[in-house]
Amino acid sequence: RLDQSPKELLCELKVQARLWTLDGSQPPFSSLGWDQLVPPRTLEQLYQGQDQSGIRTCAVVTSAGAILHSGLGKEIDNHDAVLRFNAAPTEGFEKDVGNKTTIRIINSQILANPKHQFKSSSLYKNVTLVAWDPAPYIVNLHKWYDSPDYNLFGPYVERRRLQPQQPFYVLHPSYVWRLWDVIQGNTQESIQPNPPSSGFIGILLMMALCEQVHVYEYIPSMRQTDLCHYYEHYYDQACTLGAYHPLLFEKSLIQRLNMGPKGDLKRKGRVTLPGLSFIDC
Ligand code: NCC
Repeated sequence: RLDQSPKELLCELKVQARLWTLDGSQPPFSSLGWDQLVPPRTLEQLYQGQDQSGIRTCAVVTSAGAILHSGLGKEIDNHDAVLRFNAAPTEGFEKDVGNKTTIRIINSQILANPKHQFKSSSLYKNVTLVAWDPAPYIVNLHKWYDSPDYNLFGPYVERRRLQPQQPFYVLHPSYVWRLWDVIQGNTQESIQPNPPSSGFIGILLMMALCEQVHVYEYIPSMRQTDLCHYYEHYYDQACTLGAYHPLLFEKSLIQRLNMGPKGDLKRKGRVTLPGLSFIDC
């Protein structure tokens, strides 16, 4: 699979990256009443629309420091839907990152670590939330429920009870590992079995929901910097190149799929990807 064409890779993703969120059908969640707890409509159903066509244009905005001084805010907000990550703010950074947020992907630290003030922060209100937590590669839902990496289950249940109208999903841990399998299957080296970054997960999630996806500053532009996030003064090149997550490998996979011009990458850090429902395999 190492020499797959972009088309073949997209067809592999179409199968492997089918959206999968907890739906309460499997134990232990089935006996905990999660079928009644999760939103009544799946994530796809939420965004499919009447004609089943999904969202037309989507932007994925990574949190990289390189997006500072990009002036991309207006362009980003022009998309029909915008995905952001974890605690990445828009306030004060509108010029560079825009201010529209449709979906926010949050790792389990956001739910579990009090410093993020998940319950009260406006970052997590009036948006669709998608949470995930890294289970071990051999997924055992009972073990995962008993000892997640960070405890997201309590805060999830509480939020669903208090804000039943807010679409809020938890990714199935097997979905995350299926994405990892695609990365490993298309990479020469053996990758450590750590899950892909929220960035990679978010890109694939949007490719499942949208007709076209623009990703910003995942593959660094000419503004590449060691500044980890655009919203805090912390410098570490591992944020861009990876330490725990197989970032370098994820990024080269996404770069292989880029359909946009080279100049977009350089000036905007922008990659253009097709929606997976529009790929004929
Ligand atoms: O930093 P983080 O990621 O929230 O960034 C979101 C996604 O943007 C892409 N990124 C970020 C910075 C950068 N310089 N280049 C990039 O390409 C990555 O794709 C990244 O996934 C995560 O993936 O969930 C992560 O979360 C943070 C942290 O938990 C949250 O920000 C909450 O505070 C992790 N950092 C730590 O645990 C210290 C990070 O490793 C991964």
